[in-house]
This record gives sequence, C-alpha cells and structure tokens, in this order.
Amino acid sequence: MIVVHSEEHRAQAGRAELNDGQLVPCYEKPARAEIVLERLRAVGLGPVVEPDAHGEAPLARVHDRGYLDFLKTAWDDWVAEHGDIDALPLNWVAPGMHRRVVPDSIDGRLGYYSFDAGTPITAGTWRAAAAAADCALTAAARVAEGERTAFALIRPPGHHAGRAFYGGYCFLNNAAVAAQALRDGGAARVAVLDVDYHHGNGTQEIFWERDDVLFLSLHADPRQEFPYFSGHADETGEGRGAGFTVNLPLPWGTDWTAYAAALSVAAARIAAFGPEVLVVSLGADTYVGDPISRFRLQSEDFLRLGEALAAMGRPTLFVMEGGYAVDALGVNVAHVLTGFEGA
Ligand code: SS9
Ligand code: ZN
Repeated sequence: MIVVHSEEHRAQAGRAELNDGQLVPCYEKPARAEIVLERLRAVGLGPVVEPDAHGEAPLARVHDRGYLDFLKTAWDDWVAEHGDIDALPLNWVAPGMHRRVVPDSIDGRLGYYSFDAGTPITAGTWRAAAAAADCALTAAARVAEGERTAFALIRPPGHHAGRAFYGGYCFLNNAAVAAQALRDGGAARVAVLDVDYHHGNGTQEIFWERDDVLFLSLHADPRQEFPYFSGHADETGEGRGAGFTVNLPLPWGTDWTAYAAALSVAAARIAAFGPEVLVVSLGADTYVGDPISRFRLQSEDFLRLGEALAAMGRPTLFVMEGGYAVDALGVNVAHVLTGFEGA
C-alpha cells in the first residue's frame, strides 16, 4: 500500500490545549505520526512517498475563502497582539447575538472561525495543515489512477473542520478535500466513512446538502461525547442531500461486537449507494486504551476492521484522523491497513 507522508506535520506542535478546566499538553502531537510511520516501516507495508503540491484551489472547493485567509494569517496577527503563545479562542457567538460581521480583532476572529479551545494555532499550523491536505490529495490521485488503496499518514487531522471553522484538533478537512477532488476528477459518487471515535461534524457539514457524496459516521453518542452538538441518528442531510448522511452513534463502552454490527449497517448503505471510491476517515481513538475516549476496541479488533473495510469491495483511500494512545497507535493503524491488504 502506498503511504503518502510529509515531515511538515511537525510544524504543528501546540504547547497546550484547554481540557477539563486546565491547560494540558496537547494530545494531538508529532509523536503520533512518527510512531505510525515507524510501525508501517517495520511491517513493510509499502513505499512511503512525499506529497505533490496541489495549491489552494482544491482547498477552496470545500472551504470558505475568508476562512482560508484567516488560517494563513492568524498566527502573525495573534503574535502582534499577544506575543509568542499558542493562539486559543475565548469567546463564541450565542443565540441572539450576531455573526454577520467578521470581527477585525484576532480574538474575535478566533472565536468566529472555531468551536473549541482545544485546538491551538501555532507558528506552523498553516504549513502543517496544508501539507496534510497535499498528502490526502496525492493519495487520492493514486487511487483515481487505479491503485486499490493508499494511505495518507497525516496530522493535524481534519474531520472536525467545516467549510468555515476549525476545532477538535482539525483545521483543513483532509478527507473532504480528497473526496471533492475525486468528484472533480470524474468519480460520480464518493462515500466517506468516518470510523474515528468522534463524530465527523466537519465532513457532515460540508456534504450536508449533497447527494453525490455519502457521509457515514460511527462514533460516540454526542449526548455523552465531544463534539456534543452533532452526530445524532436523526441527522440525515437536507435538500438534495436528504438521506445521504448516516449517523450511527454508539454508547460509551462499545466493544467490537457492537461496533461490528454498526459497521454492517454502514456497509449495506455503502453497497446500495455504489460509490466509485471509498474514503475512510481513520481514527484509532476507538481503542480501549485511548486517554480521551471510552470505547473498548482491542488491538486485534483493528485487523477485523481492516478486513470489514476490504469486504466493502471499493477502491479505498485511508486518511488519518485521531488516536491518542500513542504507544499503541502504530500497531492499531498498521492492523487496519494490513487487515485490509490481507483480505
Ligand atoms: C476530552 C476533550 C476532547 C476534543 C477531542 C478531539 C478529537 C479529535 N476531555 N477534545 S479526533
Ligand atoms: Zn477522534
């Protein structure tokens, strides 16, 4: 399997995120990608290649122009105001307030374009996020050219980022950028299956009114878990997109048996849709040992996950999302990919 990876991910190394009332070291850190790369090399998964530069046009296909410009300049604007400290938002809009005018203030714009305080913007955020999107686009191009599968080994992740917002450690929605590029390259239908522990609210928002991109997500119930305001089973899309969003929320404590049952529901929907390409938002934070999550998948279960994804029988692009049990992350991600290849 071709692995597309760039060392530029290291440019995103936040110092702190707000978690449980405290500033704590970022869970989303460079070691995550490094341990996965090391493991994929150890098991000989396949060649590791650098991304091609795709520029900003494919980003602007799913993201708002003003949002992209904000992301590019946010760090410099923040430093000019507050100095060399990670940029975190402190204020958000509430019902009855107005979101019509984009604030001039960098603090106002951080709140305008975000939905949590766990996602620091740093000196290298734009560089790392753009490199991640380039990796996803490069891997997508390989699949479009006829490879059965490719893996974008990237961070920061993307599935929480929407058309004009960041959050949940995500800035650019790599899976959505890749899915749109596949559509623009001629694929009539693309499915995005999100198996990260958290709901892919950004991907859902981007494709909400679309019937050409089917979005499906298995995740912890938003009644209990981040992102709290997205991912309920009755969110199914609108307009032309009605019925093309599928949410399968699962309770804390979900193990492989219950997870596999939900995966079968997703598989049936994907088969009925008949996508030319399947994009998998691959998070391994469903692992029992994940420090911020509460599902109970064992390392061996990730092999079964890879096999189940292969059984869907589609050209498949894997895009890395979450997974914060760093010591086990390499093994778990490698299991999905070797499970897929062996099936
Ligand atoms: C847990 C805080 C979780 C956001 C998690 C984003 C995961 C992205 N106390 N904060 S895959
Ligand atoms: Zn996650």
